[in-house]
Amino acid sequence: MTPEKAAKKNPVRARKLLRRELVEAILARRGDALVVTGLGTTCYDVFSVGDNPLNFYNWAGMGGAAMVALGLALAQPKRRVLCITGDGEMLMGLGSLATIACEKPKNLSIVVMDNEHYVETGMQGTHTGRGVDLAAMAKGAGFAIATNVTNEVAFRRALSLIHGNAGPVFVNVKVSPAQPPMTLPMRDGPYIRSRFRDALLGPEIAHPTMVPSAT
Ligand SMILES: Cc1ncc(C[n+]2csc(CCOP(=O)(O)OP(=O)(O)O)c2C)c(N)n1
Ligand SMILES: [Mg+2]
Repeated sequence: MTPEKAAKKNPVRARKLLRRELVEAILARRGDALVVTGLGTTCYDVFSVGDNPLNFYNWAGMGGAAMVALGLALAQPKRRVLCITGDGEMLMGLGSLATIACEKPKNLSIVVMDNEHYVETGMQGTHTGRGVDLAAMAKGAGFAIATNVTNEVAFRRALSLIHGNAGPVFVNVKVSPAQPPMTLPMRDGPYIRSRFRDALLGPEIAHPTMVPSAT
């Protein structure tokens, strides 16, 4: 069936998914989850629709988002950890899929906004536009759940997996390559880290030397 015929038959399914709307829907249900972003557009997506001290924005660091999220998931097993990243960022850190699959954190979900491009550096095509299937790679590594999402119905279904507790979960969402407005979070890495640690651990643990002792 041609895309035009598909659109006529079911306009909801045929519409190209818009990443910012999806990220907004994911964050609306986050509760007290810890959120780790990839660099570039996912960083801007998360900041623009859901800034929160429990967001850890990866500025320019490429390939490490899933591993940062794994570390948090292991350190904070009672908290849900969401990693929201891009296809280019995920492709750079593929080894992390193997490590995550071995560690099996139930509380970790990785969501890839797969636009098949490196937006920030000039829209070069990535491997996912040439047939590389990140969800199949995660499945092959041993993720409990790994799936591709290409329409809104499937995305709605995937939301409960993303927020469930049967991880590790890997959801690769095929999204429009259109670039949403660049809404940049604070650029100061130590500030982002301290804000995150304060919100997660409280000042007594995050800054023990700065809290006056009781004695
Ligand atoms: C190690 C490294 N290589 C290259 C870059 C340059 N760079 C910044 S953003 C980006 C593209 C990221 O692509 P993707 O994760 O798919 O994000 P999106 O398409 O959602 O913006 C690249 C290549 C970088 N920051 N670090
Ligand atoms: Mg991309």
